[in-house]
Amino acid sequence: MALLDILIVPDTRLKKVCAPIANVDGRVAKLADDMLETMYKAPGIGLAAPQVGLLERLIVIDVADHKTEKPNPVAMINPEVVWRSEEQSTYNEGCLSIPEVYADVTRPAQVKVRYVDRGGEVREMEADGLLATCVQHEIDHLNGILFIDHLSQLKRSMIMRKMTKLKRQA
Ligand code: GNR
Ligand code: NI
Repeated sequence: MALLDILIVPDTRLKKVCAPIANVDGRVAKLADDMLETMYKAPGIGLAAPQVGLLERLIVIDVADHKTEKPNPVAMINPEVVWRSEEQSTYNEGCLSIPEVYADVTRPAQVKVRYVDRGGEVREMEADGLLATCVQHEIDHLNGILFIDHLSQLKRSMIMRKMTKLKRQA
């Protein structure tokens, strides 16, 4: 197990469309484990490979409330949304690559996601609530889309100015 460095905006790697994973092998399993460890440490409820500098279609998620529920780590390879509800829901989102910034984002309230698991099996998951929000946020990362891309141009540029300053100071 190893902790990975999380990229902070602005970083061109966070704006790239990631490539599908062709072989679900030991390398991918190890990467998923390292990403989960990195996500729990942060702490966060999801993490996408481009956030650790790898432009590959792999995400990890655990939205379980650590105080009241047992951990529920999920790794999804080449995930795709195959169905989205008409119903929308708004959630105050944050992102480990945009620290200390939170904003309301409206997305489909329910989605069905098809993905390959770490055993190489094709699976489907129906998500609602926080899980639906999180899985859409993570799949966006694989397409170079950040939650601030769902905001107005004005809000996005204010946030990016703040982040550029913050990064310069660090
Ligand atoms: O930890 C995270 N919390 C969160 C809260 C609301 C909506 C989405 C998220 S995902 C975020 C971790 C992250 O940046 N994943 O890419
Ligand atoms: Ni994020």
